[in-house]
Amino acid sequence: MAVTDHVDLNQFLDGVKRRNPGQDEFVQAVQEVAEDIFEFIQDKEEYHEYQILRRIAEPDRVVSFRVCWEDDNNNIRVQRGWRVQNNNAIGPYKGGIRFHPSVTESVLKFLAFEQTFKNSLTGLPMGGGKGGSNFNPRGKSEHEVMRFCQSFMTELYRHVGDDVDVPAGDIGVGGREIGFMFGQYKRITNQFSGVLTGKGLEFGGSLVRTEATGYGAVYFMQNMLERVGNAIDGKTCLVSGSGSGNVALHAAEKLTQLGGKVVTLSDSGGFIHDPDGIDAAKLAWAKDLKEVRRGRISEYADEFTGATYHEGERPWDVPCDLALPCATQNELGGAAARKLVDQGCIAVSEGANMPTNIEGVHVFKDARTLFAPGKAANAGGVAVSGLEMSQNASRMSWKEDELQNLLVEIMRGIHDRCVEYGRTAGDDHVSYVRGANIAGFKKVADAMLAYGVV
Ligand code: NDP
Ligand code: 2IT
Repeated sequence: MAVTDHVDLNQFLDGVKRRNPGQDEFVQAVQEVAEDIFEFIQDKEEYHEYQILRRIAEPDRVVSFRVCWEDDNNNIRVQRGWRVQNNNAIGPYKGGIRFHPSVTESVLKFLAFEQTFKNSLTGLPMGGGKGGSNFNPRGKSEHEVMRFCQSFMTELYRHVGDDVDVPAGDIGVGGREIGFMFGQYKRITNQFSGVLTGKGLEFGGSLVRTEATGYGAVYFMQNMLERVGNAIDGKTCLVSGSGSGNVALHAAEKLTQLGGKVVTLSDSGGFIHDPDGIDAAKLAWAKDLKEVRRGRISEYADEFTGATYHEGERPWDVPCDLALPCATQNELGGAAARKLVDQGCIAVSEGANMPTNIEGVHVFKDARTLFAPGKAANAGGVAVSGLEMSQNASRMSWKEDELQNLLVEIMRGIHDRCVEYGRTAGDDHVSYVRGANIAGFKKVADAMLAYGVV
């Protein structure tokens, strides 16, 4: 094969922008990865010759479909659904489903792209995918959510399968929605297989899956701090998010167990600040609020004296030692990152996917803040999904302590891989962004090289 002329980073990104007009989130995610990969592959001709990054940044396929359902007032409603299958070089497509009005093809393409690197980092055999709909579950009755989920799966079932593509939860999709979708898949196909993860424990779900993303993001934080002789104990922590899914509330739970003082939580309406700390009892109340009563975080300030609610704001102005953005993409911009650094924040672990925008990432990089990008820090969730797939395939259920230990081990492994690829000679500081990008890329890229041009 002829040696190709190398494009430079800017030419590459111009091409990505040209081919994906209006898809800002996708372009952003590709840029963040490409900045590091271009440096890494500079002297590696094969990756250039076989156009590996260009190929990973073009999803294998994007399936888009209509989802019709009937609301409680007998109105016919029409939503759009997608499944983005980004890359299956190292295993079946794997990644969550998001139901939120902000979902677009660009958002799902960025998430599927990120997922490819994240899943590779876990060390488990999973490719990258993501799906979802612009359906807004807020305010919908249980039966409306059920009808929507059934309609969504009535199209999705033909694109997924336990060795093909295995979806799971994400924003707006928790245990309840997975139950409705699994039930519909089983009804249509007459197959009881591990086609979804995050299932209920009665029908093939795994212990520890619900806690895994939040706990994992805290273990990653713990690993970063330990490496520089520090610890979570006694630290003031900001957490954003608080959905009925799982990330923020479980991150807050593990931080508290390890001696941290969590002082914020948020939702899309605003954030609450509790200077006394959100202890285990208050957290149990918040879990009930979000997972059972499906209420708004503002109610926290009515319940607990001393707590305040800040409508329409984000928590990043509150002084802290540690920050864990666990809500959504681009919730932490350049100015917020600057404020965090100026007020003494020493470490950030992203529970959400791409919560820090590129400007914010550059602020943390310049300040040499310990900064764990989502594709490394929040990989605990999909890792335990991978363990759920193994349990389903072998028709076994592993014990809770085995799974807890495996999660700790997997997060330690991801941390160590980031250190291996994120250090530069003569400098002890680790760029976890670079480490995660390169370590995640290398495994996928080498598998693609083995397959030739396909
Ligand atoms: P949830 O639905 O449980 O929680 C999402 C939280 O983020 C809610 O508090 C929600 O507020 C808030 N939020 C959502 N969209 C916006 C927005 N546009 N602006 C401000 N706030 C918003 O989802 P998860 O906890 O599952 O997911 C949170 C993040 O973690 C996402 O980035 C997801 O991709 C990521 N993640 C999830 C994993 C999982 O296993 N579930 C695994 C790895 C990453 P409101 O309720 O008001 O909408
Ligand atoms: O972003 C993510 O990693 C998830 N939403 C979880 C995906 C999964 O397949 O468990």
